[in-house]
Amino acid sequence: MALKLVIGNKNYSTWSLRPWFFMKNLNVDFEEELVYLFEEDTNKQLAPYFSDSKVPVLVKGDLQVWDTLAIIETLTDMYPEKKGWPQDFRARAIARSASAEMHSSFNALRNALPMNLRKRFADYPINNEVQKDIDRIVSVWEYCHKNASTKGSWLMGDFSGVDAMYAPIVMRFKGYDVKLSGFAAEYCDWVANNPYMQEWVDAGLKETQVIQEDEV
Ligand SMILES: N[C@@H](CCC(=O)N[C@@H](CS)C(=O)NCC(=O)O)C(=O)O
Repeated sequence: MALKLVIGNKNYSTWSLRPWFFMKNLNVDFEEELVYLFEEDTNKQLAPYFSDSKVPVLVKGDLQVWDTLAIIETLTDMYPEKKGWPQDFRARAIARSASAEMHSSFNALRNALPMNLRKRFADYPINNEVQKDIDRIVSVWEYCHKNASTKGSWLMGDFSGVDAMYAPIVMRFKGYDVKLSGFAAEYCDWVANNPYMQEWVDAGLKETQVIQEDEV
């Protein structure tokens, strides 16, 4: 039975990008259903899903998995051969910690720098709270890189769930001209140049819907 991923606007929806990027990079076959958020018929379109009118949702037959981390964990259960998390126990624990921190933290950054692929700001003003989040993310990335169990340009060497979790952060850093150096700068270029990221961005840039809340 075909897998389906229900997502929101590619221009704005960071939570949708995460599992989409995960599935694409792991070569998981799926169809996508895109529901534009905050439109008149959004709630109606999301009514069949048990997700409180939110995206993403992974659908397999009568099974629905809502919430990004649960989707990544479920896909890793479904396709163990695709190695969605690092194989090494220690690296896996670190990747999961960084992923869980992304899921539960960085509210200042999330509020001040919403993902909006249409916008590119030069020297965007960054307040202290947002800078603290940026500094923490950079140190999490460096910690992952230092503890990677395989060689490669992703956070833990090979691609894994933690790269999917931080993919929208990369696009925020690019969009708001966040100044980075060393591994963080190289990592952002690596993710932004990933062909699936480029596919997502190209599609996002074709959208015309506007979510006022995410326009700074
Ligand atoms: N914690 C959830 C967050 C899901 C979420 O907030 N999704 C946003 C889109 S990025 C959404 O559906 N917003 C629509 C709404 O809040 O009505 C997850 O990890 O999937």
